[in-house]
Amino acid sequence: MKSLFSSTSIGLLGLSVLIGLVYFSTPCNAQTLTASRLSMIIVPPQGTRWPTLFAANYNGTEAPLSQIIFTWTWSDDRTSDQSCTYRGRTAQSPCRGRVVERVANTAGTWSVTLSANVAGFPMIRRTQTFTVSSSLSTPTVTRREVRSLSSASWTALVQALQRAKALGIYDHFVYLHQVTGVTNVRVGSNRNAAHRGPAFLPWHRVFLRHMERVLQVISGNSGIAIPYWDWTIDQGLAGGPRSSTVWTNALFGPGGVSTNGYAVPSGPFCSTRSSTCAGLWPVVINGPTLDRELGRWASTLPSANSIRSINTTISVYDSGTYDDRANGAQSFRTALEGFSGQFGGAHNLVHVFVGGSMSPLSSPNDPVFFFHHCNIDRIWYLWQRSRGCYSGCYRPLANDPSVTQSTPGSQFVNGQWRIVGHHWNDNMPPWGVSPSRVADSTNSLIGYNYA
Ligand SMILES: [Cu+2]
Repeated sequence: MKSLFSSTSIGLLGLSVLIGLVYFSTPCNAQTLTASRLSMIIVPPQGTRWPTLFAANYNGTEAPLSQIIFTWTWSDDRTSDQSCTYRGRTAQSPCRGRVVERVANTAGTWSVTLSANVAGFPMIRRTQTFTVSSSLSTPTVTRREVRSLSSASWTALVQALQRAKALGIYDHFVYLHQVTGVTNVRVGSNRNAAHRGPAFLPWHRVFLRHMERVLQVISGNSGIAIPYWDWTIDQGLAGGPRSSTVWTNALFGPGGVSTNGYAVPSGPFCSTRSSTCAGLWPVVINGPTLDRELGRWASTLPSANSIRSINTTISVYDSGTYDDRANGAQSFRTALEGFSGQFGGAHNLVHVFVGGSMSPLSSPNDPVFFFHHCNIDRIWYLWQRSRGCYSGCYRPLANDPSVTQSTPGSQFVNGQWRIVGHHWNDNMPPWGVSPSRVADSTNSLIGYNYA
């Protein structure tokens, strides 16, 4: 398999990291950019075939920032025209390049050069190396229930999320989720590359871990872990789930009210601009505000009993139609995703309870998405662990006879019927990661566990 990166030039380019900043002579009519205001963010992958994330920002206020072109040049390849998408009018609106991702199929040390040009003149150029490893190079972190975090840990997490938002990286994740939600949808089935099908659980496992790595890298704190929100606790509260402490400014912040379009009025993810809100959380896709309609469309959350019964009564990972019509008694995946109607709605019910920005495919707009999906991932993790159900339990396997011509949305590929993107060894778009790489939570490449 051909790597995206050539290995021939590594030695030479590896030296260039020592050179650091390179300035070019600038024509007298061009604006000089300030090197210290250019940020170059590289989030190395979890392992081979995991994406490496690249982002560039310019935080200056000089004109004409609208003309900045960011160009990434990899060891063997040139990707250009990562234009400035925000005019740098204020320090709060940096000039951002598009976030780009690359997949390296083999382990090695790679280098990349970022150029920031104004009106065609090279202004700043910076080269950096990064390593693609075949084994996990970061410490394994422990994910905890959000209410058990120390205030210092919660604050560090919020600051990392706000930084990811300011750098444009957070919104890249919203975009990834939205795009994947309309990928591989075929006649006869509502299944897409990330939902209503077997890959629902491994896809979101990769999505969360990818974000967790981003938060670790941009904060310089490899101990940051995404906390989980165990909503069964809230369902058991005497005052009902809306009375939970998660909906206070100390944690997620409150829901909105109808007179303000349900915009979140305060807290760390407040996006309105009012006397009570810093406007830290602008929403780009389906914005402009972060909205929550707590309890409006569903007044309950999944109960501890319903989740216990999913965990104890279902022994099959997935089967049947392998989509949103699969029988929940024969599909742990669809029971947990919440389409079977047999177990109280599970994952879906939580999205409906929160409402607002958590409803459409752009639902990662609300950081609550990550805390919610962390709990979904934990339930899968516990199910796997209690049954010893790692590599052997996933369905469909690579050549699974249960996928046939009559399986909704199946395709005949290389001599067999397949639901593309959902088999054990399939790459899950938009990455090169397969369920087999993450369904085994005993695998050291996972990088986290649960307390
Ligand atoms: Cu999703």
